Amino acid sequence: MSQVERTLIMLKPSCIERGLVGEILSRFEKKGLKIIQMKFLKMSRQMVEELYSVHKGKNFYETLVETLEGRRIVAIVVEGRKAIDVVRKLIGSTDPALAEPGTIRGDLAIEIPDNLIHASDSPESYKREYLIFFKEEELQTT
Ligand code: FUP
Repeated sequence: MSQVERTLIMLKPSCIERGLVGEILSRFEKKGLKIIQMKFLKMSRQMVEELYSVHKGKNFYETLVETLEGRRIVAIVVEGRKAIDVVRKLIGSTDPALAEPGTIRGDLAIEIPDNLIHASDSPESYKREYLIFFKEEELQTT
């Protein structure tokens, strides 16, 4: 098995409120991705700002922060071949109204910025993002 990598997935509060956590997890598992770690936690303002630092100052930034700050999310690390691209494909386009049917956003969401889910878009993003939610030792599997 080559090019095995990990990626960070965050299920936004609406996934928990709408009861979609199992449905979404099952799509990743059925694809063949392995769940390495997973936890529920409440996001502080600082965590939200760190996760979405590249969007600070944009017109949608405050609305985006409001959908997450002080609310419970599920943080997940999965592993598999080309996991970063595979997960982004399974999730679909950023705007759920434009996301293809068959993708998570395309099938289960319509709003933005509350588009159900976040996932790292590069190995560099993964390295920065997983540390917002997990300690290094929590991701050891041996
Ligand atoms: P994605 O990686 O698909 O989550 O997309 P982005 O990093 O571009 O967007 C981050 C968050 O900002 C998403 F939750 C959606 C929100 N967003 C908007 O609300 N409006 C925009 O025009 C772009 C992004």
